[in-house]
Amino acid sequence: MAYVSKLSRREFLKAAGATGVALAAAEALKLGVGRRGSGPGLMLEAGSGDAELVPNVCRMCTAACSVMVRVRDGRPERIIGNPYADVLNSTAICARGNAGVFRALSPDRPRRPLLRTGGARGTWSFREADYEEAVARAAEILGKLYREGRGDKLIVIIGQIGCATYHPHSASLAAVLGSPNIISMPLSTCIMPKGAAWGVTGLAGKHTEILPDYPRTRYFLSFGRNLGGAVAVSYQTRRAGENIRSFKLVVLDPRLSEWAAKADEWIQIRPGTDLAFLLAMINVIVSEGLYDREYLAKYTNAPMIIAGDGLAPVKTRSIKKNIAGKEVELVDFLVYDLASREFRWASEALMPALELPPGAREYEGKPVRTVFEALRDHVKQYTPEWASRITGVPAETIRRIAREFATTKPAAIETGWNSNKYWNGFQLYRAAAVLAALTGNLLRPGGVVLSAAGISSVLSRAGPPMLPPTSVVQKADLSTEITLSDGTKVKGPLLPLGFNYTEKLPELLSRDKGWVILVIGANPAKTMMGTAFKKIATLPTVDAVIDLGYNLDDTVLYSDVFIPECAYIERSYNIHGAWFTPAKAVRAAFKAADPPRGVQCKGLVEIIADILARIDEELVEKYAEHLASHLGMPSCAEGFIEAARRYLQTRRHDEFMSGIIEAQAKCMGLNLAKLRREGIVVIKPEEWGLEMNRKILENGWLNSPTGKVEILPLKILGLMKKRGFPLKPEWHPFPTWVPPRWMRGQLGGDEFVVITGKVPTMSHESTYDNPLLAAKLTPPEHESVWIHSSRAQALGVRTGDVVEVCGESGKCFKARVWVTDWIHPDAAYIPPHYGAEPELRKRLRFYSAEVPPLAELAPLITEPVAGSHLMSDFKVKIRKA
Ligand SMILES: Nc1nc2c(c(=O)[nH]1)N[C@H]1C(S)=C(S)[C@@H](COP(=O)(O)OP(=O)(O)OC[C@H]3O[C@@H](n4cnc5c(=O)[nH]c(N)nc54)[C@H](O)[C@@H]3O)O[C@H]1N2
Ligand SMILES: Nc1nc2c(c(=O)[nH]1)N[C@H]1C(S)=C(S)[C@@H](COP(=O)(O)OP(=O)(O)OC[C@H]3O[C@@H](n4cnc5c(=O)[nH]c(N)nc54)[C@H](O)[C@@H]3O)O[C@H]1N2
Ligand code: SF4
Ligand SMILES: [Mo]
Repeated sequence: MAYVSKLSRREFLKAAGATGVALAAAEALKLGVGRRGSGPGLMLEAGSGDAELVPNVCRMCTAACSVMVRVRDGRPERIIGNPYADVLNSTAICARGNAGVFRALSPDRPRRPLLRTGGARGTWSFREADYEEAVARAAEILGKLYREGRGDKLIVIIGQIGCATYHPHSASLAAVLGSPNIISMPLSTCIMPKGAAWGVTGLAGKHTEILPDYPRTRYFLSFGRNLGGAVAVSYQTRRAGENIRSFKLVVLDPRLSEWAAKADEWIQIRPGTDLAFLLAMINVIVSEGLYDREYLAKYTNAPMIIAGDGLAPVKTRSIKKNIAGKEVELVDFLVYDLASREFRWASEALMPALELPPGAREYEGKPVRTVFEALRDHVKQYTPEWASRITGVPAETIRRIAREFATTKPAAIETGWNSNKYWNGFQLYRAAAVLAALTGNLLRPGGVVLSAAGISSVLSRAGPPMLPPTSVVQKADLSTEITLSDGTKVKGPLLPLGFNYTEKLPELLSRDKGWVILVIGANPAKTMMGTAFKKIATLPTVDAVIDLGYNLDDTVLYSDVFIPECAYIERSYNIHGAWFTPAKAVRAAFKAADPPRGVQCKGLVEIIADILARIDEELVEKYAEHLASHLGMPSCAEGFIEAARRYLQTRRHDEFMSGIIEAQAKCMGLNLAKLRREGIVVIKPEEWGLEMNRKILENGWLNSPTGKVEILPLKILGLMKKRGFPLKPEWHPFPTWVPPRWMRGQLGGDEFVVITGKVPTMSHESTYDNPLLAAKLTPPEHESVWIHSSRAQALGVRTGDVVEVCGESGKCFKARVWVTDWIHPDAAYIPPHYGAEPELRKRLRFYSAEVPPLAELAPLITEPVAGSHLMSDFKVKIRKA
């Protein structure tokens, strides 16, 4: 039994029952809550008596679903989906969202800040401290840096809470203290190759910005995504689930995931080889003429004339275009116009040719071709037979899926999540983008569309971020030696994107003294690969580690000062856009309950204000001003400053954030009473988003140099030049085969490729202490290493046996195996690690299973294009223990 409780059954039921969560399932059935169609009226009745529903935003994972907290007599009873948020999750929430009340009422919740009393970081030598004392200690450390003008010695690490929720708030703090060094865990491990690939194609590429249009698609090719396990109810899982019978679902996954189990067709692909599958699809679609000729000619740079022997455009000029009220300079390029039968500027041609007629294959005496012709030649090598040898999928299956994908309209392709964890992630997502464009499914209903967040990102021509290397971390990243698949070496990744941690971090921080690490809503001790965090946190050159977190995670163990935030249902959150939807909406969260008696905490902005006020009260006003800018309303900074001043007078928890919400509502002319009641205000419906997608496509407003979908991204050509990088498969402007890193050597008889993937009831490392999630909902396969029966036989192990799993570093961990045919024989699936170190376990009453920690098994490997870190794509040895 992997779940551990140190409470008796009676104590457990008392603790669980106190939250009302234990009754939640029965209650939900009785009331129809959580089912589609249960309207607000029903839910308001359901509470009966004097229950109140307070709108909030779920912070159990990054999906940030809209919720209502049901409060009776000041006590949070349960959490339900927000029926007003029909553009997002509506009344649906997942198991973790349901168990959110227990986050606040867990008996294992740290009740007060912790201060180190001596003993090295990594050991438990803490005492509980009063909130004010801990704030004073943090202010002393940060104030010293600030006064000495050494802000560049501060490394701010933000996690999925720190980034998805608190990026503006954390970035404003870093700015006030003069630190350019922000490391984002989600950007380092979860988003970057995707952002780079879709970004250079002309779109936006964060998970929140680009969506398969589930409600309207008829065919969905999903790879490296598990909507049933890596749940994001908000739009994604809900919309895909509701419509699952209206599209054919094909899932590529080495493992039978919850999503693959729901598919019409599950294709058990060899890990890290999806790129070969997609390249062969492009080959079939191009060679069989199944592409959308008109789409390519009108909306992409496929007709662009380039040199006959290279990729450089033959002739370009600069033109001006009005995009979203701003004059923007775009690149106009040469095409062959079939209407006038001459070479003309793309902006003037009526019928740009994809293929040049025999008489037009020279320009000014030199051989030329179109981008489309170059792509056609480039993908000739990628036949289904070739891909079959790499992927293990029969050539006929690949050919059939390619034909189905191209001829079923509309069809959507996965925009990409898990493959960010592989060496070839960038090329894979580029191949997906090119497939969507080739078949005319990009920015069209039922295909791949921009969300409202993506629309605004594209129209403001933001990203993919190419920051000047101002941060010491980023400069170090650019000096990392990267060995490419052909054996050559380059310095740093192609795109200097920033916000990544780097292989050089331990070296950088050990070079000189006086570093301070500030962690906000992250657990880098468990999520930074290659144990990079443990290495830096234990350096003698690091003066202090401050953790503004929530629960007792491993990072706390490596800190000197730990200040817990209040739980999300105990705090408000400023007005912000709704992310994962084509509809335009704004939301806010409101404090629903006070923290339980004896718990000392505040919300992050109040903790920050209290720390800054002890350094210099003026810094709090500066902070408010920065925050107004980061939240996109610099002209309303005065309201933010006023909120800061009011807070400094009362110092009451939630006062600063409440003041910010008031200032925002005033600035935006929003009805605050309605927002307080309903939690969301829909400004434009989903149809608006789809119409904007059409306009962006048809008017050439994409965020690319040409304003079009770029089959040949000019940004890559520019970057190669700027960085002095030669043409390499890793960043070839056309989708190009790059083997996953694990394929560089043979797979030994005891070797497996690590794949990972979320389990439905756990969020990374931050839910392991939730007894309801851990005990009631976790079946053994969620806490065991999966291996194929043929491999298990060779190793002489059966389900439930203990094995030793050893990483490339030679470090070994014990684990139970789950023997199954639902996993590719080359792969070992390791669920995300959600246990805690022994030191912490002693202090927890609940915790869930131990599985081998990825951070300790995985080497710290920098991916070559965007500089993120590989959480898969490395090998382990497994043997019977
Ligand atoms: N081993 C392993 N590593 C991974 C992953 C994995 O699945 N397994 N996933 C990868 C991915 S996709 C991502 S996005 C990153 C995420 O990387 P992280 O963000 O570092 O991971 P989390 O485990 O979500 O850590 C969040 C921490 O925030 C704290 N927290 C929770 N709620 C609050 C709150 O309300 N306020 C504050 N201030 N803090 C809070 C908790 O203490 C928790 O430990 O990890 C990556 N690394
Ligand atoms: N329950 C739960 N839900 C979550 C989270 C959580 O922690 N827990 N975290 C949220 C966050 S931050 C993120 S980033 C998303 C992640 O969302 P996803 O990326 O969808 O989640 P994963 O489970 O990491 O991976 C999806 C699937 O990819 C498969 N896979 C692994 N290797 C390969 C491969 O080489 N090829 C193919 N085709 N498939 C492969 C895995 O087996 C898995 O089933 O989930 C979000 N939702
Ligand atoms: S998917 Fe679940 S845990 Fe994540 S925000 Fe939504 S309800 Fe919360
Ligand atoms: Mo993530």
